[in-house]
Amino acid sequence: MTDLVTFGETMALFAARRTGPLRFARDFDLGLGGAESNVAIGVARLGRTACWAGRVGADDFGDLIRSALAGEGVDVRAVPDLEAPTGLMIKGRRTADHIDVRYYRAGSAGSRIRPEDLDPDLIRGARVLHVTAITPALSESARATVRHAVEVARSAGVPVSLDVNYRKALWSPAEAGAWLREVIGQVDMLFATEEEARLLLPDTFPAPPHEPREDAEGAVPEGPVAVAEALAALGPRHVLVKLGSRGAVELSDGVAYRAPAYQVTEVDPVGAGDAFAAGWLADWLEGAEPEHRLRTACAAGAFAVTSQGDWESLPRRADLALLDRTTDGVSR
Ligand code: KDG
Repeated sequence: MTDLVTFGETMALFAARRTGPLRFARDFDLGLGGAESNVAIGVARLGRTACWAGRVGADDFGDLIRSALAGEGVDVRAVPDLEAPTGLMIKGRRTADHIDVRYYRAGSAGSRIRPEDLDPDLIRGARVLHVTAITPALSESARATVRHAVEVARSAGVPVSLDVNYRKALWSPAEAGAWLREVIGQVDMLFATEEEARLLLPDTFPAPPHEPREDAEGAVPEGPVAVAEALAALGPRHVLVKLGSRGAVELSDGVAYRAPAYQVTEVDPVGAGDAFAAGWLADWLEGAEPEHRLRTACAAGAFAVTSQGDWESLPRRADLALLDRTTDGVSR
């Protein structure tokens, strides 16, 4: 039995080493990235078992994805696609503070995932199925795969976790909102930013963003809790609203919890949301109390931004305490 089963597209990732227009980048670090595999790695690093399924090209990048995930202790179920290459993701650093992500994934192996690629017994035997709203935006067969996996999980009583992960390069807010509203009634855990919540609740919380109220120390701000309540009313038992540098709010069984963000030096914010989901899910799998799992989620998110790469700096359990230390920043 695997604690967490997830699937989706993982791509080869070329990250420019120098700041400036991409055409002058000259050299790149080669790695990999994928929202779902990032979560699988995060959960495995925090001591739970995780399985990632997907399609990869019969190419070097597919081999890289397999070996890197396996090296992180993830159970890899990668179907080789002989007719399509592994998708690519290019990360440029236009300025020191602005990362520019481009995708070369249309028609990629990962986007061709189909229901038969997933072993239903794997899902039935899991303690949680984790999906993102990236996958249904990739292709019709990928969308059918999510539908199928969610149905298998629901009929086996396996909770379904969904991270909205809105990608505007893949679909419009209206298309994403329609899909999310279709699936939300089958979701047990929902991860979203306030911005993403509006995809599901365009009438309740139309743009501009729902501003948080100045709150007394420790008090839960009205804005994000109201957003979480509106999302919970659509079905999920656990709603996690990510607030970036303002921390996060959890609404579970009608009770709201809040955790502040950890103060760290941000190097690369990509992957923070996946780290947050991994931290929360790993602690939920451990049976941790809500306050604890929300802190772990924020800590994992903080670790993710401290270095280049979408998942490389995800924490192990022993790392988590580093954020609470008030020393000179040196461990000996
Ligand atoms: O959240 C990080 C992901 O965005 C990244 O690793 C790649 O899955 C990815 C995507 O579609 O952006």
